[in-house]
Amino acid sequence: MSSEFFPDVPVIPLEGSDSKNPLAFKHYDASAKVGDKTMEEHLRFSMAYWHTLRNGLSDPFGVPTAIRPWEGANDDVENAKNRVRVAFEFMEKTGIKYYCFHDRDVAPEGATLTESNSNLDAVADVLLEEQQRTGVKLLWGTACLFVHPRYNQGAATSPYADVFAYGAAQVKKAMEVTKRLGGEGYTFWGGREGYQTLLNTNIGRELDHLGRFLHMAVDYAKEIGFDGQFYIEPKPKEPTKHQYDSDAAACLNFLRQYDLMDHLKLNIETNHATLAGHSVEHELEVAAAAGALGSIDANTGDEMLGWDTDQFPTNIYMTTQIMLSLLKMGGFTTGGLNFDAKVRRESFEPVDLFHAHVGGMDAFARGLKVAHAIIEDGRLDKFVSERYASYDSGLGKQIENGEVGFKELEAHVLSNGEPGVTPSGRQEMLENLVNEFL
Ligand code: XUL
Ligand code: CO
Repeated sequence: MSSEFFPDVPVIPLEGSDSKNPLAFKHYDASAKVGDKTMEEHLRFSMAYWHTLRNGLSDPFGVPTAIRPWEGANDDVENAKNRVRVAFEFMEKTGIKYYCFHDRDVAPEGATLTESNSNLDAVADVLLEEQQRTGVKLLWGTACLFVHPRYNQGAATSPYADVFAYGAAQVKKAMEVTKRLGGEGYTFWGGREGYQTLLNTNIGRELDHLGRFLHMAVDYAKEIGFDGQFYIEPKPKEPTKHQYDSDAAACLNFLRQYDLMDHLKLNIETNHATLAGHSVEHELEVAAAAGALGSIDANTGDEMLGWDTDQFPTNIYMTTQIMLSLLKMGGFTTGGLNFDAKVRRESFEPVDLFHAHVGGMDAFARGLKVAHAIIEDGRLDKFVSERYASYDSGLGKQIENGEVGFKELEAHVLSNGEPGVTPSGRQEMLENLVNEFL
């Protein structure tokens, strides 16, 4: 393994919970079994190329602060190829086995589509080479349909058909490259698919166009034999005032309306959930209840800030709740925990990238262990199943089976009277139960 770009950082060792070494895993033991799978198999960690390799850490008030000694003077293909080596050294040292990228994260946009495509192909050669060298895999690819000025009023929902076409051409290429790299999925995040003012917007037409766009993607996947999982990623605001894919429920409704439920699952991001006024576990459970929980963009927001801060997840209570939802639905199939997170502007040294990822991985390893212990213990599950037991037989079962209607239920009430006192919900007891494991 090369140690060219992070010469001072070794492969992150596992030292256990007594270690005081900040760059050691205290809990993440890739090959340790939790239940019937190893931690690595459960957690499927992924590095987000756009943040870890491309985020200069600017904010609306200040210039980039990140020190990245490997960056060349020009944003050209040579520099982009070199950066791939940096990314893979980083993943080898952290033990992260997947990554995700947008087309424009990995290779620079050219003056024409043809030039952009050949830039992407040239960098994809190196990505493939490094994947083969290290065994790291592509969790999902995507196209950046939000940075370039042509997309200032949307891509698939732009009022302008030429812009729609450009977006389609870009996604076509990104899907081809994702397939070439053996990507296990492909994500659609509607970066500018939304609106700023209704005074100039036809919501119905824009949604129809987005539906068409996704059907074209589904058709093209079939045509080229790309069998990775498609995801749609909910987010309520930023950059537009109102994003169409505002939360899990809105995405599911959209997918049903446009007959896309068989083709897309959801990629749930914590900070997007909280911006939508939901907890991440709410979003996960809504997606899972529809059989559509696909993948997770693992990060966190700041409760006191109303924007997308994309911080690394460190809150063990939160990682526990995420892992509880995930284990309940049987774990990931194609998805993973993609660290769609950036270090703070104040944390500008290369080594901060390691602190951030190692901490996030350890936080999820603990969440996994705690969630597994809660499930093994069984009391929480037992409480919930007993709470719904009246639907397991008799009248409740007839309701669930569609065997009774309003008339039968009225007759039931007339002969049985009041339901009687319902049992307590015991929220505090259950919160205390969870804390027993932390
Ligand atoms: C933006 C965001 C994106 C998507 C991929 O908030 O989460 O990075 O994950 O386009
Ligand atoms: Co994301």
